[in-house]
Amino acid sequence: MSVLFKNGLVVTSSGSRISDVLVEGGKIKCVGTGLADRADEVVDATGKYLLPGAIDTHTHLDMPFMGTTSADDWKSGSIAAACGGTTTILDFSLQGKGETLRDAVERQKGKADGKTVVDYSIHPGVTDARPDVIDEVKKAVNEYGTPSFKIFLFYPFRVDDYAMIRLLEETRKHGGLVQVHAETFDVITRMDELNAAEGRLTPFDHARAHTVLAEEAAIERTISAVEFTGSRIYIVHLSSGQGLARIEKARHRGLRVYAETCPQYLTLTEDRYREANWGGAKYVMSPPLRPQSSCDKLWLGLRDGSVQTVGTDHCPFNFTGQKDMNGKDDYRKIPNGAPGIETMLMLMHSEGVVKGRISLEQLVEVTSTGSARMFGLANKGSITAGKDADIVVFDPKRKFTITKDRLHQNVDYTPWEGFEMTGMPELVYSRGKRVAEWSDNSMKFVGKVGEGRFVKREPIPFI
Ligand code: DUC
Ligand code: ZN
Ligand code: ZN
Repeated sequence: MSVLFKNGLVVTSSGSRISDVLVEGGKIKCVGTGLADRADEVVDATGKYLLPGAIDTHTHLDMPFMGTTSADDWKSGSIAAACGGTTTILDFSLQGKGETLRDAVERQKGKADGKTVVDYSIHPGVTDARPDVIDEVKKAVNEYGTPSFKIFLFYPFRVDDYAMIRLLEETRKHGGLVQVHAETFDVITRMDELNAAEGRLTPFDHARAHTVLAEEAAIERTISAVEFTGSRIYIVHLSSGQGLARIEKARHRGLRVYAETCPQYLTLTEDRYREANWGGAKYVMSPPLRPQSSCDKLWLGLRDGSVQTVGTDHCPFNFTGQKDMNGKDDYRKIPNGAPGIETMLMLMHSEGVVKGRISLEQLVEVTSTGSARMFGLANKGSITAGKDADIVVFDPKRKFTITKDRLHQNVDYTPWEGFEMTGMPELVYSRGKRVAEWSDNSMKFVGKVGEGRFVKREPIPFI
């Protein structure tokens, strides 16, 4: 099966030019001009962008959490991803008590295989850094194809600084990368106690408890651990301008501290916690939404390269039936998380490129090329000969109003209800096969369930 894309603006992280792209056997065969129309399918991409499929660096599909399970499984979640132009999903699988890293990876693979419609890989989450688990890091990097390891400094399954240091040392040796949820448990616990004593238990008080200082303090701990070990770290879902300032200071000192942010921290603010009828619960996530000044700083971070990637932290819970299960009177019992797997590329284009906050090339860098580089996805992340043909034909002029009903996520709300988009995916290809297309005013899934594959990632060079 071959596909020829004609006359599209091929966007790479270093420049854009009008070209044709020939795809054969699921791979990009060549990129050039005036390629002969000899292919099974010819797509006229005149006036459209040809973007590498987005890589979602951060999802939680089918994840048991806070007494329930995230609402998207691999089928609905990956269909939503495909319809939004995301062709690779990097999902977390937390090690259970007594489990090895291999157990964690295999458990999540078992849920994904046969269901996912786009390619995926797993970041094992280390919750029990026993000596044998530290020893297993080498195998996870070199044999399992999972060179990135998530740790939490918050939640009951958090790790201590000793575990973080041992993981940093071991990943430094083998080409691994530690990813950290940077919020300080003790600060938030004390804030929770103070809130409870005053009867402040609304969704807004969740944001108050997860104070920016909790993020800053945790980032400083990770920076010290990086300095001590000479290793590197990746801060997931960075939410605040203050946290970014601390990262930038460390980077200026030559330390390898990387950061990911999410569309919600760029486009939504803490005012959302005041939404009527307990609507603030939709945004109960950790870390929480912040003031507009943080959104502005994070956009600048993407533009100047101090924030390297964007992921969604897609962790959907229904407003009715899950968010309200136990937490109506107490934010501490509201399952933390919000949906976003389908809306990343459109929001980053519309709110980022169209509004002049990042360039088109930076969009490609932070949603695809940089993410592939950061996570050892050797065959993904750019429209270049030899790479997997994960391609989005993107119509920069198409208008779309985000509403829950026009999305494929299996959840009863979207945080971006009513947002007006300029620019939408039109066709989405995963390894040369069409998986989604624009029709009847929204994207439709046209692929096959189960055709996505586990991607064995490469060790990540320490540069
Ligand atoms: N934060 C969330 O809001 N949900 C899932 C896990 C996390 O760190
Ligand atoms: Zn997290
Ligand atoms: Zn997360």
